[in-house]
Amino acid sequence: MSHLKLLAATLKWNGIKLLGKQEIGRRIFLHSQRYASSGTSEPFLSGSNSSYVEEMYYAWLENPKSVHKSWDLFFRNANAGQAYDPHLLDQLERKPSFLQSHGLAQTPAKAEKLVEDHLAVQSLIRAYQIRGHHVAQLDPLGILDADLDSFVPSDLITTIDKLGFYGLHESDLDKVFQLPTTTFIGGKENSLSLREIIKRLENTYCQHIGLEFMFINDVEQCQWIRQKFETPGIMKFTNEEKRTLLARLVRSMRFEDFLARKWSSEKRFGLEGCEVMIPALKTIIDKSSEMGIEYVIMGMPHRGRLNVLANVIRKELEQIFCQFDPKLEAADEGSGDVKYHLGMYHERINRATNKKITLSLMANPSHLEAVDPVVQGKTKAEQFYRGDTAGKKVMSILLHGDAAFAGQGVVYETFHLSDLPSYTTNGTIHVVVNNQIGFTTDPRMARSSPYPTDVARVVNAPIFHVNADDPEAVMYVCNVAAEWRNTFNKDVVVDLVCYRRRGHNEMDEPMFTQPLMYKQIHKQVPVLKKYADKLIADGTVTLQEFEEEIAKYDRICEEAYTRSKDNKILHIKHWLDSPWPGFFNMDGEPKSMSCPPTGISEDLLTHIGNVASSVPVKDFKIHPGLSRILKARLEMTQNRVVDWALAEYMAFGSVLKEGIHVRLSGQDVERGTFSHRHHVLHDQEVDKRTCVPMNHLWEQQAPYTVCNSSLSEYGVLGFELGFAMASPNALVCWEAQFGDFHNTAQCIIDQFISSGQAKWVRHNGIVLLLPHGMEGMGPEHSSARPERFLQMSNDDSDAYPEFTEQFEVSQLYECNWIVVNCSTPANYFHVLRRQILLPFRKPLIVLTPKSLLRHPEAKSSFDEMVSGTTFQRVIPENGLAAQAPHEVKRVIFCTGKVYYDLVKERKNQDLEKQVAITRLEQISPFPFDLLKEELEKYPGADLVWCQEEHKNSGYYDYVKPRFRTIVNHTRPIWYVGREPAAAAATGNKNMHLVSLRRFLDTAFNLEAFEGKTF
Ligand SMILES: Cc1ncc(C[n+]2csc(CCOP(=O)(O)OP(=O)(O)O)c2C)c(N)n1
Ligand SMILES: [Mg+2]
Repeated sequence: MSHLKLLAATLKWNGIKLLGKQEIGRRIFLHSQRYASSGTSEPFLSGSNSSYVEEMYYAWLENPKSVHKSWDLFFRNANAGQAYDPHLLDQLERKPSFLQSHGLAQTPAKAEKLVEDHLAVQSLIRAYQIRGHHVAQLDPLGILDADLDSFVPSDLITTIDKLGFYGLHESDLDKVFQLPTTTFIGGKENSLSLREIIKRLENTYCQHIGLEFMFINDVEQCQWIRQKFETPGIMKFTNEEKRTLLARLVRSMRFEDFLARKWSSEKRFGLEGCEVMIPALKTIIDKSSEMGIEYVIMGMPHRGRLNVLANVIRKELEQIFCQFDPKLEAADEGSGDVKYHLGMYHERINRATNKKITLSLMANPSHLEAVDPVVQGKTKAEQFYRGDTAGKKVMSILLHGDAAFAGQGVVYETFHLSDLPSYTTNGTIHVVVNNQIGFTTDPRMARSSPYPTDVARVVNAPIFHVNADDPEAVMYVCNVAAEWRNTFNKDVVVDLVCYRRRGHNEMDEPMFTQPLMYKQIHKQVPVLKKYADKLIADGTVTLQEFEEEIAKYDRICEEAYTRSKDNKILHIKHWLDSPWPGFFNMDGEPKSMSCPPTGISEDLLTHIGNVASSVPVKDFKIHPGLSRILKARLEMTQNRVVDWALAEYMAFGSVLKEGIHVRLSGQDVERGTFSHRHHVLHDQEVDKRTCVPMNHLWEQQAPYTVCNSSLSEYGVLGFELGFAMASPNALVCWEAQFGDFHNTAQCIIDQFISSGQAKWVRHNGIVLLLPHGMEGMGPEHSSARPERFLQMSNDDSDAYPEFTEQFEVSQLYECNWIVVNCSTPANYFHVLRRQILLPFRKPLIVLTPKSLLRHPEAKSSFDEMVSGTTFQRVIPENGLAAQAPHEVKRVIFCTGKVYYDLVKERKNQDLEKQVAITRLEQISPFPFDLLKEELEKYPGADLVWCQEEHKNSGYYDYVKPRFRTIVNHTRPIWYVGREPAAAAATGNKNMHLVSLRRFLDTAFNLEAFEGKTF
């Protein structure tokens, strides 16, 4: 920052090169021209300027002494002519003779200049508030510009000649100016000399803190920030606070040193260069605890994670150290994860406030920023269950790396959830470890925005950049960030501008790619030493005290290290971030291995059906089309049948009665993409008046949340996964608009849903509803890609299982997720209820129908849902073919909607005796037991798998080896369906129908496979 000369030094009278008179004249001319040429869009004295003059005027009217004497003179002169009319000021610019023509003829030119100068000073103040951060000294190394630009804004007075920009001159430096109410630099003074004004602005905006907040379109919030940073002397710390800060820096630094000494060649993604992050987090937590926060949920990447576990969460050090032991054995609890990904949950007393605080660090994958929405969802859920609607008890903190924060789109998606009623967590504190590098990539190659934090501007979050080598500035900023969240319940970003002392990890050589930066880093005095020297110099601590503090912590580490050698087995469950007290037994196992029947009493079905058909609020006018839909629901209820939507209603409604919260989130889920659901009724006459009948089922029921989400899959699915993590007693469903779109959330599916339990031993019962089906709607509205879910299913295709009594449930317990494609509303009802009745939680992937929502055949009777009934993993053939199985020539196995096409075709071809059609409703885990029975029932039949999807998609690759395992490779399982294809479906309607016709013909051509070998 060599361009920045502090004004204290620059603005001395002596040594200032005086500007020539001509030059001054030219600048003033240019200056007034600039104002004049801005025309109507920025009139002189318009907007905040004119309101400033108005403000002065009214203050003067009340008490002429309250304003500076120059204003007094101006208004006295003006008033001598005629009463002051603020609106007339607008016209000043357009008519320079205006003053004269409105009775201000006597206004001396001097007074006019004074007004101009005051306005100029106001602009100057504003310039610092808006752009001061561009010249703030943020980089501890002093070599980079945090905003990637060494340009100095022309309206900041970095050298004396720049006063001319405002038509001011050095001779104005000692003139006193009235301060506008939009600044607090005066403290108790309401006027200051220009010299002092500039000095104070420099101090506030151009030192080690760079403030970006003037884009916030709320005056009160801007004022709040200005007051927090501009007030003279506001950044003060007691000696006690300074000593605490030093002690925290000692811990942060010595922890990394300890690991480096003991395991010099182990990856740990050390925090060196940003040690201040530990005291920063602790400050945020202390301050938040002081203001009433009881539970902090954190998400963070690799950098400094072990340090956070040790020194913020306070995980026992020996538990951390033992993980470096290569001989540590894994307990039999899943495949686990590397040490810098594991989560943690810890309740303790906050030393600063003496209040209880719970801290949870969420486990996360390597995929940077993926955990952000998950943390938000979990935070929302914790707030929800505590009735903490304003986020006063539970809050989230997200940590980010500079490269990831700028580069990963999910950051943006997460920000967009921050202010939505059903997704807000009432403000998140974001802390960026901005070490000005991402692995080996320079920020200039990694982002197009000036700062890595610009993404936060979309939600009007203030951004506090701070030089991480100034620990007191960092603490101050963190305190303000916590207060900001508590005051406005909005997001805020703390950007710790720092460096990375070593390579990306401890094995990397950074000099290959960043030679100059690292030469500077090698010279850099560690922050702990710098701060200790400062405190020792000013007498806050003695050298001896400092050294004792270090020795004390080193001893703690050594002792823990010795104890760590006793740990021979790693239990991942000790690293669980979201325990569910009482849900499992003492050993963390399910309390049983059985699931009660999922049917419910007829009375309940009728009651829910009636409410689902009604408008339970008085004087509420619904759309006539909707009246017809509700009427049809009532008729169905009276006729004891359900369609898809009503079955879902029954499932949700019945678990609500049992105290289970239900949350359904996704794009347009309230009505339903296919206009079948209508869970939120809208009054046609009163704007925004809505009613959710599901919340009117019983007086004592759990709440139902149904919410249209932002147009995001990655962010929203991550959020719902996090929501589902908080409690086992909730049915949390995310619905894709079409199943095809789920792949923009692929990372959440792969890294969390599929593998979360294996890596982090935590259960999750999230339900994914994925509309799926080949209906000629083109390549992106047809397939939820079941093959991908099935490929990631962990049940072994070649292992013939042992069929114990508990097979059905224990198979569910062993699997990583459940994939179903129900062909009847009743089965959909049962599978949703089973999700809750199971003694453990597993993600459930449901391929849901589109045309079946209204298919006259796709209805279920109450008989299939009443008490005693249950989910059918397989629906066997139960028609003519099943009555004489030995005569059956072919058994077609299928799943989902194609069943209805097959049944219709079979009837058309009059093959009901020859061809059996059996539906696989639960595809994974594979119902080996039931299918075995089904296969044995038809010993003389061909076995066919029929699907409407292309051969390289759908289910075939999953079911084929499993069928073969059942028959011990003695019978072939033939494929009938569409040919392999690159796209999920054709865009041509005709081609769609032709291919359908073709595979239906093959399905019922009983000679199709004659003579073929397998
Ligand atoms: C989504 C994703 N892409 C790529 C990577 C590989 N990767 C790991 S760390 C890293 C650099 C991260 O830089 P930054 O966010 O600045 O954090 P830092 O390591 O500097 O603290 C990259 C690219 C990853 N982990 N996740
Ligand atoms: Mg970085």
